Amino acid sequence: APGTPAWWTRAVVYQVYPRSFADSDGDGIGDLRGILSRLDHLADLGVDVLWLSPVYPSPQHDNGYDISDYEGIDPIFGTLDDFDALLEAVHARGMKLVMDLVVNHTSDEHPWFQESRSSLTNAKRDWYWWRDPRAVAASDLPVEPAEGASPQAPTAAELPVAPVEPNDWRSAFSGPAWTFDETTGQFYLHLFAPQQPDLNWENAEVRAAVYAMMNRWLDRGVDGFRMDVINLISKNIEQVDGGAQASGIGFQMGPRLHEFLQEMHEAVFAGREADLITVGEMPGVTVDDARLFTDPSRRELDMVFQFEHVSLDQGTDKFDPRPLDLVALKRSMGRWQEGLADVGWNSLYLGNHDQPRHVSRFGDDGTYRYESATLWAAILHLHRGTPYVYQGEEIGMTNVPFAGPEDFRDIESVNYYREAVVEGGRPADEVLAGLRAMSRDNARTPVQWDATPTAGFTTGTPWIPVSPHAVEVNVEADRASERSVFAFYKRLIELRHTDSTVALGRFTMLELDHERLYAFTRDGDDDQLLVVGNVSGDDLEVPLLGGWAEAEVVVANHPERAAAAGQVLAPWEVRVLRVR
Ligand code: TEU
Repeated sequence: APGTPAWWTRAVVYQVYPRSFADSDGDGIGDLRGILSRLDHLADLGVDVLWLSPVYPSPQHDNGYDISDYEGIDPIFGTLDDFDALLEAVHARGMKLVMDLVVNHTSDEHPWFQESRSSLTNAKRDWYWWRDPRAVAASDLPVEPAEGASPQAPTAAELPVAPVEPNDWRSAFSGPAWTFDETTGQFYLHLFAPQQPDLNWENAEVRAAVYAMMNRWLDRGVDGFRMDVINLISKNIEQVDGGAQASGIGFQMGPRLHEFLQEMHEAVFAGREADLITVGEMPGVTVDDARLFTDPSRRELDMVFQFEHVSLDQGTDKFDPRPLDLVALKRSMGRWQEGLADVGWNSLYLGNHDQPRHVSRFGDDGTYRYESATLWAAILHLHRGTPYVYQGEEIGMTNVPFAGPEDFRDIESVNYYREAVVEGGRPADEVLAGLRAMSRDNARTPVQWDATPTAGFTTGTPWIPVSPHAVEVNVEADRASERSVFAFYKRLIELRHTDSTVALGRFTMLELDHERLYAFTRDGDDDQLLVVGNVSGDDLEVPLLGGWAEAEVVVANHPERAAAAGQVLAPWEVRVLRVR
């Protein structure tokens, strides 16, 4: 009913990266039966929704984000029957299941692309972005024409240079975003790997095929979609050169994006949207855009994943990490809280399968691992929005000490190393340091269930080595500990369910310019919450706590200190307090 907040305003989502969650058959790769076997862990944590990274058939060049069949399950993960069993078990525990929807691109092995590339006149030719090589001005040609070429105006076939890409867009995984296809003498577009050709959403048949596929999954019982790079589906492809890549102009937020999302809503969600959840992944999205995408009256999406807060610690590129600027982070988070306060809705995350572990990135994964993991958890979960927990985060899993380039599996990391070191001649140590800090593989090593050599993940050889930290950091040890990260998350998730002020209260950032203190209030109808966190490894005096001496302690990672109500926060201490 109008005015009633949607169910997902009080929900917490848990992301499962199936390859690395739990392996039931000993082949070293996580699978659906493995997830099923660990559902009680998730039900106990109290999360409401599971989001599965892609499990469809795929050549796995990008771990499933290159889909060759939208209708099935990859044999490495199981069968459709296994999927149905998992879905039923999730529902039986009162949880929902969300699929990853990767429709900006397919795999190059998808039959649609196989047909499309077969000839210039194939019925699916227009389903992807095919373009002629760029015409090269005569003045750009070598003065001496190649042998056998006509001296005046060479034809394309006579050009002494390789075909030139239609524009200067670069792939997110290194190299040009265009690959020349000999079969027809044209280039196709791939904003990611060459094995991930971009679908042409201008073509109405493409859109109809995608909507029909989505409807089939919803009819099967799934509860929504996390939509991969959905803000790339409408492109301004004639936009050429001149820094288009850096700004994303041309391939982000294309002219028909809102139209496509509204059309999708009408074709897929209309009538059943109240029970579903949709979240669009949108690199480069601004808060003003996000307000439009998530304004319920526009009927587009429930929420988006934005990237601002996970881009602040990057220098020249993603693998050039800089220390976190806390003031910049608070400014960004605060602006999103404010921008979506009255219209729209925030998603809240610090980690996922594309980001390093946030306890290593923004906290202290040594001495203060428990404190900093719980500090960031409390800060994030006390913001207004829907929190996302990435697998392993609930036990404070950390980055991995990868020894050398051969330890990485991720296509982005592997390609980056090749381009920077092998082809670019940069020092290997320097590039490796960047990869160790920022590689996506930090989040992709197996979930650490126990202290055995394969961490309880598999009986076989894991597809990527288990982190050596598994000996200390694992589910069994954490849950048995007095200082359990899991127990802390469980409490935060319970609060989201039971506490209206946590779910819906008005957010106000405090002490914006303080370089070590993260502080804010949440205002409910008849109470106020204060969150204070010491984002540093030194004691911090917080005079504003003086006014909160009588407050109730709602959550704290140093409960005795919080109860004593002193004004000094210990390293990485966080307190959530309430006054009525
Ligand atoms: O990621 C899109 C995205 O923009 C990134 O986080 C990207 O992986 C990174 O910026 C590269 O520098 C999504 C998926 O989450 C990611 O796993 C896929 O690899 C990518 O799309 C392609 O499908």
